[in-house]
Amino acid sequence: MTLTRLALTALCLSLPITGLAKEKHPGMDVLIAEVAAGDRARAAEVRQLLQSAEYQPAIIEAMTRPAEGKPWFVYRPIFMTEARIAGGAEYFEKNRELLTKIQAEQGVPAEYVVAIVGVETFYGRIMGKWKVLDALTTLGLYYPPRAPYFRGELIRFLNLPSERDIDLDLAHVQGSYAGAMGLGQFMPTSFVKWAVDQNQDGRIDLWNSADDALASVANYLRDHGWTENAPVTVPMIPGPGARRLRDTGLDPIFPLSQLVEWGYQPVDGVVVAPDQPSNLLSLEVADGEFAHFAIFANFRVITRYNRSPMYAMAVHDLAQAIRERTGGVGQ
Ligand SMILES: [Ca+2]
Repeated sequence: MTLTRLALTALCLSLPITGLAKEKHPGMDVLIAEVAAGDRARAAEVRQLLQSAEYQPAIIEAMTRPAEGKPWFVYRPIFMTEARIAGGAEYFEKNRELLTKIQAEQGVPAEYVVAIVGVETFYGRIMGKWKVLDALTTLGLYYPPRAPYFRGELIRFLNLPSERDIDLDLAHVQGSYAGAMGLGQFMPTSFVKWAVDQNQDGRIDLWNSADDALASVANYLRDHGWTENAPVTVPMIPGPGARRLRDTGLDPIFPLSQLVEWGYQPVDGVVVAPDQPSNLLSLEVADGEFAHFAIFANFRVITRYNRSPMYAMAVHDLAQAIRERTGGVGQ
């Protein structure tokens, strides 16, 4: 046997062994087959990416203690700080021209777009230092409680460059521990569906382009049903016989007149049509003490960004504070 044949034989013998090699991540081979769909070059590409991904136990830990577990009176002060309000007003002024254009095009008030970016990333100061590839691999392949969701996001992420024709370095792009990206913290599915190239330079850059990032947030809210010139939420004052309700959810399924019938009145000076679809939200403002709010369809839209009602209320409060300082884009 010549040396070449010997080498060849060794190569052939080694093939099945390679095939049986332990996967670097559980379920990796099945995932690669799913993404590549028979395309061998693509399979090799995806395999190389996933081989470079690292399981991060700290991400699993972070998933189990979200800020939403806190009561409202602890949650709200995290976001309603002077630094975040002043930072929002400053960011608004810096981007006033752009925000005016986006509000005119999308019909979403600029202060809500800025407030979302303020709550998500402190106007781009904290966009996340995790490798998105590590985050989504960890949550998609090692975290059974949310695996179906995050595995789907991982697949979306792997397909991002082809789906949106964007130039992204998937092995190094950074985001939150949950894999959210850029100023508005878009998950890959949101990136695919709602990110826009506002400045029309041929690329979508949600990290460095305020144009693209802010327009994408506005586009997300508009597409989820934001209604121009409609209310978001109004404080309600309970009368003496006000009914204590169990959680009625976030959907605007009652006319405002129903909330009035239950014994709650809009705070002085606020006029809302009695047939305005609404719901009642109660948030704990001190230990055992609650404030009540009528929430409307636009409030529900904000919860599409993050399902927590406290998140939506923090965005609303921050938006109002930014509007007070800047006057909004003006009408
Ligand atoms: Ca762009």
